[in-house]
Amino acid sequence: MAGVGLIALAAPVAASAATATVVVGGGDMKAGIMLTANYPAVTTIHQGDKVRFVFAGFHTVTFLGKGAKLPSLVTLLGPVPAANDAAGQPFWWAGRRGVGLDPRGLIPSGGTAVRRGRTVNTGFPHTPKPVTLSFPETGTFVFRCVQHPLMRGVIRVVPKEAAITPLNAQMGAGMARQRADIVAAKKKVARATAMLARKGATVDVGYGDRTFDAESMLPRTVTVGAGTTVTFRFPDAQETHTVTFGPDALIDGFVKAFEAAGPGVSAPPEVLYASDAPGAMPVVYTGTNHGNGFLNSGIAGAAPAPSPKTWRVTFTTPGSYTYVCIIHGRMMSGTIVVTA
Ligand SMILES: [Cu+2]
Repeated sequence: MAGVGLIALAAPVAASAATATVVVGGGDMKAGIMLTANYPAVTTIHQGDKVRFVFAGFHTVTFLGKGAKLPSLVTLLGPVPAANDAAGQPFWWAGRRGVGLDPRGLIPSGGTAVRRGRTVNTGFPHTPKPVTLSFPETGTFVFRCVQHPLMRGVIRVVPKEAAITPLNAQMGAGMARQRADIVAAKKKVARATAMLARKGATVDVGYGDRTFDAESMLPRTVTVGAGTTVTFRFPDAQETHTVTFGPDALIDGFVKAFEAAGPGVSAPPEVLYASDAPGAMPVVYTGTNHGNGFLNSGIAGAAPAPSPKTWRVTFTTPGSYTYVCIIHGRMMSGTIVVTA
């Protein structure tokens, strides 16, 4: 047995290129927890090795060249056309600018070899397949995410003869860290939700810090008496959301249109902008606004969202009103129950 060990030791170090794995994001979809970190956060490889980036969530791996700015995921487009609501009244936002996806953030660029001072962007694939990049030069290479500006990861590339922690041990530590981050995120969300429930008449539309986004309404159900004003806050530093009331068919149509938007195609202006002109705050909701019960905060949260980070709505009519974030779909919905 000792002989086998000696043969293994005598084998040349890093005879062939190894491939490390980095999990980009992750989380607990059911709980609406999306991690905005890389696992492991720092991976050390030998010069000439490769890294396979496995996407768990909507992220990019973007290495920025000298002086390059992180590309934006969205960009301003030309003016949106006028439109009427279901009651035949014109919406206020005609002529405002549309917002679409920015091909500079979206489309892969820079090839698959990461070198000092050069930009390599995996882009934002619609079906996120793993991407393998090679590292022909030594150095410390920081990567970021176009969608989550606070998200960072590091690949340290050391000379072939340097001793490193085995790749599977690095990966194991990364996965343990990921599990711990999910547990910690759930605790933070539970704590914030309990605090908001005690406060009453306040909803946090999404929640998170540097390490995660909670794509949920905190709390999911709020019960208030008729005439109460509910404050919707958009505290998320990395994500944008909407609060959108209306009939199911209308909501589902907006969600579909939003998913279908590509480079140069604006998000539907009915979603992008608030349903009611800025300045009308609080907005009064009767359940029949705009002819069909439509009421929308507009996109709010991280820049360049067009709506403010606080939206106030007075509920006048008893009933149960479900609302959805059009960007994240039905998984991110909430209900306001208005009692007499
Ligand atoms: Cu959302």
